[in-house]
Amino acid sequence: MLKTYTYANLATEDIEKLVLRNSDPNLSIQSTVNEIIEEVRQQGDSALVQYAAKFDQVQLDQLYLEKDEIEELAMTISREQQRALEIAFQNIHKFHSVQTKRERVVETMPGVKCWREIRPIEKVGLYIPGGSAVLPSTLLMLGVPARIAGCKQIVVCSPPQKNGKINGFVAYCLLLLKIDRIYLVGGAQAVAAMAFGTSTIPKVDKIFGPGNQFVTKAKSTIQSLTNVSIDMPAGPSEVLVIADETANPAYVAADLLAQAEHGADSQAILVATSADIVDQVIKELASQIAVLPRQEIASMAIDNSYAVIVKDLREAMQFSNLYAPEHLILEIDSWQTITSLILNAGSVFLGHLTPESAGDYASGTNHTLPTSGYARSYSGVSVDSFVKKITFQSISEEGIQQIGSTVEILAELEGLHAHKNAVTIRKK
Ligand code: HSO
Ligand code: ZN
Repeated sequence: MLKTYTYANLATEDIEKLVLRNSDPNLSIQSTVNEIIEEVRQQGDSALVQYAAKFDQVQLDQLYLEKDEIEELAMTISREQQRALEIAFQNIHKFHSVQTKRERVVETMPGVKCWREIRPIEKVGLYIPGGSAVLPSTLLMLGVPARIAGCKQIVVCSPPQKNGKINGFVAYCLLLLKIDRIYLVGGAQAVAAMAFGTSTIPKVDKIFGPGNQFVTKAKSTIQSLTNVSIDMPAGPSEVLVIADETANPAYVAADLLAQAEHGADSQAILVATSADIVDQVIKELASQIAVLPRQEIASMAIDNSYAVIVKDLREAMQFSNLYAPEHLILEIDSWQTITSLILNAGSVFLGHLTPESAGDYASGTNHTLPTSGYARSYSGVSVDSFVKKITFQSISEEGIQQIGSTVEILAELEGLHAHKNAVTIRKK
C-alpha cells in the first residue's frame, strides 16, 4: 500500500529522490523506434500497411476512413453518449475561445512601432491512442484548440481496431470537430508518417498527443532529427492531492485512484497535514480499489506512489512546488489562502467538489499537461500551442532619427559595420 514519509524527517537528498519520477530512459526501445522511423521514411505507405498487419493484426486496403464511414460509426453510440461528448466539446470550446486575444501596438520611441500578430501553425498532426485505452476526450482536447487557432490542415492518426475501423466515440468527436478523414495508423509509425509524409499521409509542422512509450520515443526522436516540433515531452500521468482535516477521505481516495487507474507507472501522491488523515485515506483506498475493474493497474500505481505528512499547508505547498505535479488538487476549506503559493503545477483543482475527472473530460480546461516535473517550465496545451506569434515593426522618418544613434553605437561596439551602415544610410 501507500508508503508514508514525514516531511520534517526528510533530508534534502531524500526529497530530491522522492520528487524524481521513474525516469525510464527507454534505451532498449530506441533502436526499434529508429528502425520504424527509417522504414516509414523510405517505404512510406507500404511500411504502414505492413505495420498495421504486424502490430494491429489488420490487413488494410486503405489507410484512412472518410466522412460517410465516420458518420456511420458515430451513429453506433447512444444519444446520451453523443450528448455528453457535445457538452464536453462546447465547454472546451468556450474555455479555449478566449485564448486568442490580440495584443496592442507598442510605440517604443516616437515613430518606432512594434507589435505581434497571431498566425496558426498550418499543418498539425494529432495522435489519438487506441488499444486498451481509447481516449476520445484527447481528440477533443487537441482538436478544439487546433480549430480555434485556425490550423488549415488537421491530420488525425489513430491505430485501427481489428475490424479495420475506429471506435464510435472517436468518430463522433471527429464529426463535432468537422474533421472528415482519419488515418488508421498507430504507434511510432504514425509519428514518422506525419513527420515525413507519405503518398497518403500529409507531412505536418507539429505533432501532438499522448501515446505509449514507442510513440513518446518516436516524438522525441523526430523532434531532434527534423524541423517538425512536438507539443511537449511526455511521461506517465500523475496527481498530487493536498488534504487537511477538512478533507473527505473518501473523496481523496477516489481522486488518487482516478489517477492510478491510468497506468501502472502513474503516480498518485498524498500530502496531508496529519498521520490520521493518511490512515483514513489508506482505509478508503482499500475499500474503493476492491471494486474497480482496473484494480490490478491501480494497485501497481499505488505501490509506486506515497504519502507525505507535513506540519501545515505552507509546508505542503513547499513539497508540491518541488514535485511540480501535472495535476494538483487542494482538498482543503481554505484553498483561497494558498493559491498564490502555487509555483509549479500543470492544472489545479480547488476545493472538495472539484475532482480532476471534471477537467479530464468536460469542465473546459485542457487535459494535455506537463508531467515528470516539466510543469516547472512547460504549460499545458492551449490555443497558444497551435499558433505562432510573429513580431512586426515599422519605423517612420521621426523614428529612424530617434533610434538611429543607439543602433549605430551598439553595432559599432560589436564591430558590425554593415549593421551600422544600414541605419546611417537612412538617417541622411
Ligand atoms: N488524466 C489524463 C487525461 C484523461 N483522463 C483522459 C481520462 N481520459 C491526463 O491528464
Ligand atoms: Zn485522467
